[in-house]
Amino acid sequence: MVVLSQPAALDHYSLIKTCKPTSAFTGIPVIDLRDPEAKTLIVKSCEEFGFFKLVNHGVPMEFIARLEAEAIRFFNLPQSEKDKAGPPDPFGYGSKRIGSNGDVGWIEYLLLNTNPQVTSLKTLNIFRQNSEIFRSSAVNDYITAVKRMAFEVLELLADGLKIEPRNVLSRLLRDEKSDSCFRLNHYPPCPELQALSGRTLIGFGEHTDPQIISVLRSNNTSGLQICLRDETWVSVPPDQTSFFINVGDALQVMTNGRLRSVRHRVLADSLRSRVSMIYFGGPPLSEKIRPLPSLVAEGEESLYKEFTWWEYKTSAYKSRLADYRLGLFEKT
Ligand code: GA4
Repeated sequence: MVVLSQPAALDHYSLIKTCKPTSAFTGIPVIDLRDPEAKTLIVKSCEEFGFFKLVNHGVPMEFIARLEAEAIRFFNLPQSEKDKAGPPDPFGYGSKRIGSNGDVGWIEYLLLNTNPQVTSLKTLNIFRQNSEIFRSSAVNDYITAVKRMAFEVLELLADGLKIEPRNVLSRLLRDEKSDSCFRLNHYPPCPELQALSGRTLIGFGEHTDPQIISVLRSNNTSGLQICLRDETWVSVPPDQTSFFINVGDALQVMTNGRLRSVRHRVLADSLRSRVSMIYFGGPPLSEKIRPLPSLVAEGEESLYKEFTWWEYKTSAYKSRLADYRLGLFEKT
């Protein structure tokens, strides 16, 4: 038996074997938000991949650059300063631990609520004292622009699915009680990896996002991988000027499985830092999550039991990252 050793610094992390290097996948659908065919292409990509890249998105590059600079400034603060903004319970600064059920990754992050009225004043004050990020308008400007784009994507999706009214999905994110959140991730470089041939380090373990949709943007460092229908993992070529849209579990249910939530993960890099920012658009906590009637054909049944977003979220937060969370809500 061959016993593989790993550097002590990586003792508590997951290293996975990569049999052959996963080359950049060239098949990621690219959708131009201004394309008259966008609605049809969005449906097709969400059915096939649960994922696509969005160009001509209308989010000013200046907002993106400003927030990225603020994020880098925050992550460069001394550890003791960053820790003052933690732990992420559920909002705040976190490092290595993801969620509260034992998952770890080569990552540090900030989790924020996108509805300030629900964020506790205590958390907000700690943030404000500790980082320019929360004193400047960078986060707000960015989130406002990204939300607007997400609403448009969901409205085009409704058009493409021929469901009415066209705001049937976007209204859930537009709602002032929408339970959405925002995440800034920093995956530091891991030089020890260079000595480990054939193995790679998990930055953020495989999972699906529980919400309706997620809108991700990263710097020019690779690392993001998605799992295709045939279970193969492929690397998503980074593109710092575009956004990547993920279908979440709630949207899978609302479309009765027609669109699928995409399993994805992030691998650490030995030399380059990866910075990503993700808006997770979720419904209000009291919202009933069930297939939209017009998407359940005659004679067909809902594949899922009915549940509220609160019930799903509570159950998701008790799960491990890689768990198949929808399993508990499927009709047997
Ligand atoms: C995945 C999507 C979002 O990043 C997140 C994550 C959350 C967390 O980091 O606390 C979870 C994860 C995410 C799903 C299962 C639970 C909860 C970690 C975890 C093990 C903020 C979210 O909403 O769900």
